[in-house]
Amino acid sequence: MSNEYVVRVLETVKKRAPGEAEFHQAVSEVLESLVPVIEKNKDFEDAGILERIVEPERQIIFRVPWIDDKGKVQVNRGIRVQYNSALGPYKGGIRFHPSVNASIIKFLGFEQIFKNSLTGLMMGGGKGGSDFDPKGRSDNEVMRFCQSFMTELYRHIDADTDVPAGDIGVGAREIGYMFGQYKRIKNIFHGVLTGKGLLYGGSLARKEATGFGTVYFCEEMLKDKKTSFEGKKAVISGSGNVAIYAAQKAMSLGAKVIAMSDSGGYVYDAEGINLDVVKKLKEIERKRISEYVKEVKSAKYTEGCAGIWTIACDVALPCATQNELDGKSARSLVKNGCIAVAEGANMPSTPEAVKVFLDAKIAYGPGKAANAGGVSVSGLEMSQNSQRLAWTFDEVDSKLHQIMINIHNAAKNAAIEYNTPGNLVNGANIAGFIKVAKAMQSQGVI
Ligand code: NDP
Ligand code: 2IT
Repeated sequence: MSNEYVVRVLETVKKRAPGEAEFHQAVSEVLESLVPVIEKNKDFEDAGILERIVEPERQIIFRVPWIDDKGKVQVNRGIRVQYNSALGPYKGGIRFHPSVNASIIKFLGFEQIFKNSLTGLMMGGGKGGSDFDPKGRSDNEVMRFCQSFMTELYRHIDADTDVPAGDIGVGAREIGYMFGQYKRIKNIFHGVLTGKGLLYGGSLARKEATGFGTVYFCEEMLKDKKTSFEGKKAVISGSGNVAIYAAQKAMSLGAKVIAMSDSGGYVYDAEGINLDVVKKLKEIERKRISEYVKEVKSAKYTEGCAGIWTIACDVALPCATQNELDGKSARSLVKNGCIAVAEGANMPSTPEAVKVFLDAKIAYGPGKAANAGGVSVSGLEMSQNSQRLAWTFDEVDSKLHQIMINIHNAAKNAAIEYNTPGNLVNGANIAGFIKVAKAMQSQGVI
């Protein structure tokens, strides 16, 4: 990295947040991409844009006490990072997973600023979560936890202030419990959360949005390579919300999805995965992907999730979690003929893996661009809530599709303008950043 200002800001970030590896990783990647922008626009340095954009506007950390089914007191930690409000109310998901810590929530919140900017909707960036593990917990335990979480969070959020949604471990069930508790405490029924159930203000196509959007984005990358999903073999990691609907859309465009996974391992079937079975196991029964082979005899289960990247495929869609795809996995994908990688997850590829994809000149869509469909439809849910109207599935889906095409074009064109054609990492970071930076400049030093 060549720019003195960028180096200085990155050093401050590392000094201020020692040991926060994921956070450093996300900030480093973005700042490296921004060097040519910073050199071209000296006034960004004069306005202290980088020093300000890397520092969250507000971070809230709180105790979440609750009582389990055995009557034992449990204590988790809740976090909400309200990162940047230059473009609108803070917006971003809530993650419930035992690995959650400040580093992970800050990396996600930082990425969310640029992702939300790319959508073209009026949303700032934020993220939240807890180290609570919903796996193996009863519905009542999940409800008590969500109620306790919201009993603190409610005072910091509002439909025009900060609008959380789902992420890993947070789906319609958790959003429902949190929405109920917010409404009960504040006595206000409005769109303070997105990803709500369809009966009380949720948007059609929000459940499908992230996965569909990732595939729409990938379709644009494939078009640039003069090809399409038709007849392609796809490998999709994860089997949660994003993975399932990425698989559904890829299949509807003619691809064969041959492998999916969870944190325990992966299933492979050369004939193609049966998505109805995955949906039943994961969305209804909340079981492990290993159970899939009991129902589909032609499939094979292998322990360990990283092995999924050794399967030969044309398109890879990492849709599980951060740093799930390392340099070795990336080399294996490229060697086996993969031509496109689109990230449904946030930062699933390690920096080494990203370098492998870029050096090999395969199509590579980074998460903040490729998975922006989820938050886009969240933005559309906010619009519908404000209007007190509900749009049809097709209306929302076609808006989502157009937004993903726009994001692809914005990233592609910024990459060309800044002399790295084809590099959508630089393109997405630059296109997302410039809007936020200009809005921050206009709003003064705050
Ligand atoms: P879900 O909780 O629905 O599913 C997560 C999936 O990823 C599960 O299959 C899970 O396996 C797997 N997974 C989670 N943690 C790990 C881990 N440490 N190692 C291996 N596998 C893991 O979450 P989502 O589908 O909503 O989220 C998936 C990714 O997409 C995340 O990176 C999220 O930030 C990102 N994303 C989500 C959006 C949304 O709208 N939901 C929007 C944009 C991005 P297991 O069940 O075994 O834990
Ligand atoms: O990472 C993400 O973009 C999300 N988890 C969705 C955020 C949202 O507000 O819908």
